[in-house]
Amino acid sequence: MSQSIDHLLTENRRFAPSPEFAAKAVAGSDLYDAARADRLAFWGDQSRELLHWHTPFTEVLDWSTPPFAKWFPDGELNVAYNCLDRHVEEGNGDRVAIHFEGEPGDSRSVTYAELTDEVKRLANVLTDLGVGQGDRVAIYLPMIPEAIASLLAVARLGAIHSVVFGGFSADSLRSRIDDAGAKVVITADGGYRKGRASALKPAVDQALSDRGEGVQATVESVLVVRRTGQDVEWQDGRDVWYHDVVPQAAAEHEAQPFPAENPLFILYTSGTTGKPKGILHTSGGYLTQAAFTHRNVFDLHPETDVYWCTADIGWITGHSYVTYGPLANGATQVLYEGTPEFPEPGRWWDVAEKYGVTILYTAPTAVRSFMKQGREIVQKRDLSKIRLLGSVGEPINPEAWMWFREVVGGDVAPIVDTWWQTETGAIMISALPGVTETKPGSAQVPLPGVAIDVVDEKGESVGNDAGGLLVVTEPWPSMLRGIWGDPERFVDTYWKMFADKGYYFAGDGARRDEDGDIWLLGRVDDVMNVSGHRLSTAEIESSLVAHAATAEAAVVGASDETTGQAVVAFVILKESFLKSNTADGLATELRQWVGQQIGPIARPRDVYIVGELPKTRSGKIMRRLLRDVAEGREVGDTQTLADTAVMSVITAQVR
Ligand code: 7RM
Repeated sequence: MSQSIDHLLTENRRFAPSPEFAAKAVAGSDLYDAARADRLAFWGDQSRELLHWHTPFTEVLDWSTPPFAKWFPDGELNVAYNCLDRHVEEGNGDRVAIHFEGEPGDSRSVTYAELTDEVKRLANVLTDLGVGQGDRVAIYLPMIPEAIASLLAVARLGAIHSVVFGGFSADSLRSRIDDAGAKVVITADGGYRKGRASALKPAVDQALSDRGEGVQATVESVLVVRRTGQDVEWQDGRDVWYHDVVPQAAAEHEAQPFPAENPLFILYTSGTTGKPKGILHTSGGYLTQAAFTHRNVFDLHPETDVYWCTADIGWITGHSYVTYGPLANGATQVLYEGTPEFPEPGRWWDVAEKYGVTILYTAPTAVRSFMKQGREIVQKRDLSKIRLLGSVGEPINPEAWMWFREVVGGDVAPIVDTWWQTETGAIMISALPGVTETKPGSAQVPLPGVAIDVVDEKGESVGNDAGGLLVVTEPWPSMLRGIWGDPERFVDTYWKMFADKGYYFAGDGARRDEDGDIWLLGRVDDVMNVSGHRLSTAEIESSLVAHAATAEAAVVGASDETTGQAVVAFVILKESFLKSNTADGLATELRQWVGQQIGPIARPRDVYIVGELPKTRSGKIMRRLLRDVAEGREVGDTQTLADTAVMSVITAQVR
């Protein structure tokens, strides 16, 4: 069977960077020239320019045992020193690192000097708790400054952090603690979500109490931040209040250099089998690409910009673009604890206005949920300082892209649609604002120094105007170094498919258009086969969202007697349309709409109007669960859902 994916929609809108933007832009087209001339020398230069190396490297890449890469192998650095001390030493200690906004409305601003001080004390505390180079520390915290301080304090000691989403259950926490063999857990009494104090500490207690047969208990201490003030159970000798030890700890802590390949963190992603995969990242290469992309893709001017990435710290985006990238670059950023719509739907925009946000990086799912509520909510706030917008996590449909640009970006802010993965560590495909003419819906071009191709099942390039599989053809600095404790699974999962070529297979379908720009088409596992045509989820969803009534859509393939598979669509309507139209009429209209826009082959057999879609905590639609509904099966594992109740609601609506 051919792997090529049919192309259905055409997009003709183009937005060139304004001359004013281009004149002041951080990134110029010279970056592409330099990377093309000598890719490894380019990364060496970037790394020296962006980071402080305690011991300079003499070699850029050791690729002698692929796919196990060593970047800057003989260099030494301290990741936390790069994110903190050096900014203070360079005279920028008074610059705000974090404008923190709590969900209940409390706020505080933390300067680089203050954050450095906090991290030094916390590093001393962790040392006292026995944490040293290579030890694992699990972090289970809400979005508060102490979360960022915790990551940095662990990094400062050459230890390894494993952040677990605050919303994950005790079971998920337990399996991650056990897999990594964590020595310390850093948590809080709770955090604020949707107006309520939601507890965290009980999940830690539970995760540490009922251990599986034969699993060795590794956790010696639990450091607890007081956030909500709610009651907690206490285990003397194990539990320590953060506020009892951190302010009292010694203020002096000198950052020691560690090898470039010293592990920095493990971040678990759900694999296809039940066992979570601990994606391993190391120090020098990771920090180089995180800093490079953060500076150039977001056009960061650290003296004047106020940057806001809305991702949670439990997601890779919270590692690379809330913690390491911005802090390595000395950025000022907003950190918001809560949900976008609490206490009312305009909360995010209040926060953006309050701090004068200039760069906003968020996910398509958020954009589409604001589309659903209507543009007035955004337009009531003064967002005139916003000058750049970023999107990540899923393909952003052209209609959502246009809405984002017009309504949030005042019709002028360039949008960078950034493609990357937990595994890639940092952005791989994106426009460079000020250089690239942007196209709604397309992630566009590989970054300078990143080698991407779209290939068929034999690994041959499909060329322009064709669909296939997205691969990375050369090693890159922030690439994953493995799966924690399972090198075989690392090779099998990512490198086996194109072993003879040595390509990394990303699991995504993609297409190059006539100009050579890349369009992401969704996960290859989600591709539908209708009468022998391979259809991507992204294009049909884009077509549905292009209808005036639709806010969000997900499509899946369900088995069908005549066509093999049939397209089944789940659609959320905009609030203004819910009132005026009957769902039945709209379902018929939407089927016809897709048929006209794309062609009869893509016309959904069924359109279900639903109130919610099943999503992960990072906002990705879980199509696997919708497939179960479409095929009338029992719905599978819902553990990673942000809201586990939605599946029963959807199932009921569909029946
Ligand atoms: C950063 C992140 C990775 C998967 C990836 C894609 C999808 C991410 C985009 C995108 C289209 C984008 N890491 N994805 N960004 N698809 N356009 N700009 O999301 O590990 O959680 O997910 O997300 O399928 O493989 S992740």
